[in-house]
Amino acid sequence: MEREILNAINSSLCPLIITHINPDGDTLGCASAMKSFIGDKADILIQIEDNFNFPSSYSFLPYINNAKNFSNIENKYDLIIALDIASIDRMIGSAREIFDNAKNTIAIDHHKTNKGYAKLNHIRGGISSTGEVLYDFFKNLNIEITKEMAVGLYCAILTDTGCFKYESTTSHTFEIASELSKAGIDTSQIADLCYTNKPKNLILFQNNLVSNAQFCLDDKIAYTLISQEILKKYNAKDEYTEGICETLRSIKNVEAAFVLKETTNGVKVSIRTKEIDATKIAQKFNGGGHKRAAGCTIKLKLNQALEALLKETKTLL
Ligand SMILES: [Mn+2]
Repeated sequence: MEREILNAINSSLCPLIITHINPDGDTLGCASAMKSFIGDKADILIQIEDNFNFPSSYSFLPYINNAKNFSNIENKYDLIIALDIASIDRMIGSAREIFDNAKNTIAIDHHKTNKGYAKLNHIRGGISSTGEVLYDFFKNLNIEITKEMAVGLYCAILTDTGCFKYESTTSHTFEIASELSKAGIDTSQIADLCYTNKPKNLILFQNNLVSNAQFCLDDKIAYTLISQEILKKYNAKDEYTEGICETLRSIKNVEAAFVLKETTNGVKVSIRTKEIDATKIAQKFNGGGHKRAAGCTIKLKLNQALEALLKETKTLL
């Protein structure tokens, strides 16, 4: 399949690389590396939803500043390359249309849930990042990984492994990091660019939520509530809540952490756990996810949702 994908890229006149909606470092890093490999004929499309700020910290990635968006994208592409996109639902609006109309389509991804929606699929579920899948793809095809490509690949792997902390990080992931570092990139500078460029309001908002956290059952459960009021106070974008639940879980003795956000469609709950299975809690409310990180939406008022959630969690502790 890797060879077929390379042939499709080589024979395309006008390929379009698509990142997933509300992009992260993995999808953007991969898009940057792929564009760097293909060259002039390729474009990148970045999909941004209304209440989402493009993470400007990633603008250091080669070609990302000149990427297309929904306002200036044309329907002229003969090949679509979807990177890090778990399902077709992660493409919206004109992206979906362009994908459906394209003569040929490719998906390169690492999500276990990816069922292979493209004509040519290269999916390796469970690998740390699409960055790792893409690195191996280039290597297996004897494609030289330039310093420019290495920047995107390193950013992708660094961010999707939580700086090499998550369980999916293997010895092979470290080998790749080592190879990319040998390509001449400044790994320390890339980490700084990814992690020390946050909006002021994001940090103030997160600090507020952490300092208002509540604890119960001898600190086994930690939670914080996000009302519409506080979202407005900090003019908080959707991505501002990322990482708060992990912070609460990182506290000694905490076994389960929750962030409950009031939305117009009910209460959006993030769940992070240490030993207990987070999906067991999420599934009670028709949600899902991974063993230590899951989520669900509860169609109740904020305080009622909290009560229901605590009741379910206490049976597991
Ligand atoms: Mn990813």
